[in-house]
Amino acid sequence: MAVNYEDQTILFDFVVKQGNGVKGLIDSGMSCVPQPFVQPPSERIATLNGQTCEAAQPIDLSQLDGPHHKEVAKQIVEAAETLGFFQVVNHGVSIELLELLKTSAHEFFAQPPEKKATYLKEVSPSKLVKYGTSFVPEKEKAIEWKDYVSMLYTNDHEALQHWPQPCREVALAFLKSSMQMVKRVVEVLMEDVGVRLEEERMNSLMGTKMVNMNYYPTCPSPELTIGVGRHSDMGMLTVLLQDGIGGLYVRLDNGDWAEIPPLNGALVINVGDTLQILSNGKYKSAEHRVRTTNIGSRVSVPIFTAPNPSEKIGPLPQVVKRDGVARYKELLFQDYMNNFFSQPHDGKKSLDFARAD
Ligand SMILES: O=C(O)CCC(=O)C(=O)O
Repeated sequence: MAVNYEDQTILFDFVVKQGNGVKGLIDSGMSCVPQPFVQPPSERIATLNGQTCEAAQPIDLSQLDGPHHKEVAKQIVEAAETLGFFQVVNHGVSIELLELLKTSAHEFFAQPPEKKATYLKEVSPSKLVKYGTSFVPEKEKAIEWKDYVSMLYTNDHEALQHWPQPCREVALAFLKSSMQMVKRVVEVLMEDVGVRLEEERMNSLMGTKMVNMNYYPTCPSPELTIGVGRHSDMGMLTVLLQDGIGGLYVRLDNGDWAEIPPLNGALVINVGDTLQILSNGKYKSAEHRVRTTNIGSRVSVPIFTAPNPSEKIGPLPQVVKRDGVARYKELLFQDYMNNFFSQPHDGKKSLDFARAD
């Protein structure tokens, strides 16, 4: 199908509203980046930054429950306090499953556009599944170079019934085999602030679980576009599988960006805003972004964990007592989430909504 790249309304409808995605543009033969995808200079990732960071050294989670517990717990705590990002190996998710996830992400996006478009928000047969392009394309200065499918978890039965083929089984297996590890990491982080969460509270704080599959098509001019703009995640912890292409960057304290290098068999973990709020700022939600590339299409598979919408979040009393001040106010997670999804990505601005006056 011939797409009129000059007419921005036609282009937006083709990519976003009709669900052809950025992949549909590339498949239609587009060879230069159309204007709606051109980022303002301040957001572009002009040169490939060779800087890597501490997250290049993965943490061995199998050592957490042995004689090296203290050492490993310290590594996790230090990473969460500084970068907000770390990588883990021996995490309990099989390498075979990680490979299957990447394959099935490619399979999902390789389907004809009309098949994927059945999951567009406005028409999706299930409220659990949403397919689309970019974060809030209607409000963004420039559209992100990314197609995605989101799968919200309620229970196994509904996941297997409603999540799309060809990824439902593997996505569910990924979620189930990761959750124990995620809870263990949260426990370690809580231990360090002197908090032992009751099982019920832990389950409420991790009650929203969503698996996404992201697809970043190969881009003819990566220096003009971004895959995902600067943002932090809203929840507790995010677990991310990335393929070998690379392009995930985290912001350092001095404002520079460093790449989280792809490591075969490793999973990336990052701190979300909720954990920053609960810990009164001790743990840092990580500002991150994704660059595009012309060497191939990249896939990533994040699992987002967040509180139940009805959960109240705020700095934990034990931490406030220690710090002598509450840096965030108490609020309903539903309100935090509504605000988060109503704005385009803008670094860590999402946290302003929770800041104490
Ligand atoms: O693809 C990645 O590496 C990161 C994805 C991400 O930040 C997101 O989906 O929010």
